[in-house]
Amino acid sequence: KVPWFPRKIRDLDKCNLLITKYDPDMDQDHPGFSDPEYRKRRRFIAELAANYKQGEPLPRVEYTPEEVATWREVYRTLRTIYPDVQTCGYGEDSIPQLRKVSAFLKEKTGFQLRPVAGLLSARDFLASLAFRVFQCTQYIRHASAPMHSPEPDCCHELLGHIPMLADKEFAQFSQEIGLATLGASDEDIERLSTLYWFTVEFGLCKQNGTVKAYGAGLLSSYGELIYALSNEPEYKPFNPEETAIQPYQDQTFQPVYFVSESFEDAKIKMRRYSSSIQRPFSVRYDPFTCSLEVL
Ligand code: H2B
Ligand code: FE
Repeated sequence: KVPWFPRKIRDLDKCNLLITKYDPDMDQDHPGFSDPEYRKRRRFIAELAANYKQGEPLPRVEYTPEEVATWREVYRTLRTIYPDVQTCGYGEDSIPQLRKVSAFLKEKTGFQLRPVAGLLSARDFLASLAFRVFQCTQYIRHASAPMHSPEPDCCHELLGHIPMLADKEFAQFSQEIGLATLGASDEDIERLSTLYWFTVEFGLCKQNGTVKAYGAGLLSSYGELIYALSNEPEYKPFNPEETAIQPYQDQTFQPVYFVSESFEDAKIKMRRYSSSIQRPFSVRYDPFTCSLEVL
């Protein structure tokens, strides 16, 4: 039996299964766990996402001075290690509003944002990529730990994911992973999310002979970016069959990273891998109707 999957962009309203183990109400190690004010604020912003329906204008959040100060610290620290990266219209004085960022992305690559209340199940998260929709958190990490968040927050999304999604090649790569997950078995979802992890989140690739980071988990983490590009971790060549079954760490730095010869090479290998997955149908995305043709 084929698991349910979204066929049109509106169906993404049903792709909302949250994984709560790292949220501040559940995770005792979350820096906001013992801060009731923070938890209340986090819940308020999550509620905006929970009530969102596809096509509505993205909710606007009036961030507090404390939240902006956290953003400023993260933004400034990261800018010291990559001063000339694509800035997507950001500045240190305000947390970018999703509405504005979504309009920016849409012009660049056709990607759009929808607000999400927290960490989503891999199946629901990846399915949205098939529609060039990125499910984006809108709350910010706790002020006591500006350099780390156990769950995705707007610093990770805005500084890690958005600049990459503004790149045409990368946007296509992301959508193709999404398309491969639709109606896939739980085992295939597990392998594809591991591949997502070692590419979109923690990928490295060579550019003019130098190893560079392109994964969002690295671009949004000062500590891990420096570590990943040092000679401490192990590097393995990116090879989807092997990468897909590599166990990964979501609480500490990765002991191993996968390096592709170029981003183009990663894309070709990933495409070959995806087409080897057996499904009793094939899917094609129709950008005019924002829906899938299932053949
Ligand atoms: N949910 C949210 N909100 N943001 C993510 O970056 C994310 C997610 N990543 N769910 C997914 C899971 C990723 O770790 C893979 C696909 O499991
Ligand atoms: Fe992420």
